[in-house]
Amino acid sequence: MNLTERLLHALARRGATEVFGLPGDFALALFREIERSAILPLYTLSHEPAVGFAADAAARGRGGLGVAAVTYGAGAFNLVNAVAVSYAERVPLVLLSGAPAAHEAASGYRLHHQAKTLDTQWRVFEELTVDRARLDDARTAPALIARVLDSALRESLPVYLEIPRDMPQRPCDEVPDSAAAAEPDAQALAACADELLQRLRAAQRPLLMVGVEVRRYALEAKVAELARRLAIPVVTTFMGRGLLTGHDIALRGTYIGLAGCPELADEVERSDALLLLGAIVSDTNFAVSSRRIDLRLAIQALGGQVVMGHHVYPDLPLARLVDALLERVPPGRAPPTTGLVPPSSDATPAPSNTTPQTCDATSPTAASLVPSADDTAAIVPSDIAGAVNRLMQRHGVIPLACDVGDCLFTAMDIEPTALIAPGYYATMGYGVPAGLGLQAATGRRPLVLVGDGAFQMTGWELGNARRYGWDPIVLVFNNASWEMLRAFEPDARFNDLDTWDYASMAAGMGGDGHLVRSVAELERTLAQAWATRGRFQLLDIRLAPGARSPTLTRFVEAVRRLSTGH
Ligand code: TPW
Ligand code: MG
Repeated sequence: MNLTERLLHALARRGATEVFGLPGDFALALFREIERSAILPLYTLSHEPAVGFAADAAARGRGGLGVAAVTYGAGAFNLVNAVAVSYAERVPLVLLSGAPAAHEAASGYRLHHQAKTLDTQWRVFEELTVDRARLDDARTAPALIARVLDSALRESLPVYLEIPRDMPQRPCDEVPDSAAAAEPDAQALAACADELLQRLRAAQRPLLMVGVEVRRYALEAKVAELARRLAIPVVTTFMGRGLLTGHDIALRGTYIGLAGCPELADEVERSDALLLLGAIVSDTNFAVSSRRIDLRLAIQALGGQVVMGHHVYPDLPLARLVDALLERVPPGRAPPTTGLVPPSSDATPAPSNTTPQTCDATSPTAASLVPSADDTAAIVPSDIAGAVNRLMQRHGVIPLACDVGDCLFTAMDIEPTALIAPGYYATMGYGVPAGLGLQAATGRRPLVLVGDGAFQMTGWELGNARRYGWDPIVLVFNNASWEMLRAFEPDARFNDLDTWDYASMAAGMGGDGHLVRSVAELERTLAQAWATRGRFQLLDIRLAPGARSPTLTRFVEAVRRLSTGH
């Protein structure tokens, strides 16, 4: 077998199920071998950012590695932002880039696609990946491939493989299987788990907040079990929305500080033992709060380390921590009525409110399960949430791919379901390619939520859906505006967009477009889109001018209040 075949088998054994790509001359041999060997299907898209977003979403949606293959320079530099979102949000994305062969590099000419030096690309991605290798020697390639791919999975971060264009067909030995992960120090693990439980027991208001690493490391079932045994309230981060759904656990909701439900925010911010499992502590997740969370009282497990108070336990993978906690809290030892406090304990009484009750961002009308009485009314974002909720009530949960803008805040009013979105790094243009990546990797038909501004960036990628048999349902929040920015800059004209006729563009890209102007049309068209399989369905939803979701409204008010100090 050759180097490409060995590489593809190694990727497949680590959970990759497809390659997304866009070729160029430095990557032609690589693409030729990917196609010829047919070890993994190859899906080409129209622009590299979408290649990266699709691969990122594929990894998020199914677990395991996501794979993006591009050419040197012009191709790879176009992926910088996509690799950045993977890094920021801890996604194991593998970037395969073609490159000049050694003899070309030695020719003395400047090579096309060369920006500064031939190593500039490597150095750019050094900043955005956790491990890298240049596969310029077939003898060393197997060990390098194994090391780099295993780094991606272990750290749940992107990696970079550079493949000179004379290498893809070179005969190559098999790539070794993943080495068993180094065992963490057993004493450190035990000390950490004991201290952690001790802190929860001593607390009056312990609370568990779950974040994206729980999904990245496939720990949802175990964390759900841990939550049941600990019998403490559970919330998700903004980014972790959708976690633990389908695991028979009563979630209190999603913490978004002042932008969300006030009671829930209060509970999180007053917790005297906030256990953050795999939660990225970012400004979007945490800073918009009236009373900043006191991280000194929190227990943070992220990125392979656990921090509580002044104690730092390095090199403790989340999976091992969860196992150690489960070993120490057997089922039935912590009944919900007494919390964590054993009957004989003289510790402070357990929190009384351990019977979880959902407290979400949802305003009373927002996610309504009955359609609005006024059918002809102009559409506001919460009508979209309501319509999606009713669709899911009829047909079961549907995975969501979501862009940045008010569509993401509106998603907080949609019943929790698998949600893929760049909730922290917040890059626009993610939603449509992510929907394609999600359907490619999981076979499930997604709903894509996207603003008109974001659609203008990557909406064209829908033109690739027909040939691969993907049929996402795309809800374009068409407000002729960069509305989220307008919320902060109300008087500027630069946030105006023209009203594009997205509905009529769909046919040219191989899908069905629907113009949606009233609540009644929304209800009817969504049902019709759901019933039509085999072609993507685009709903061009004309929003009432200036309409915003309740969460965005609260978010903007909160930011304004915090920045002006009252
Ligand atoms: C790649 C900055 C954040 S939100 C926003 C911009 C320009 C407006 C989004 O408009 P859209 O949605 O999609 O119509 P809505 O609901 O606000 O009307 N460039 C990139 N990413 C980001 N986040 C920005 C700019 C931004
Ligand atoms: Mg808009």
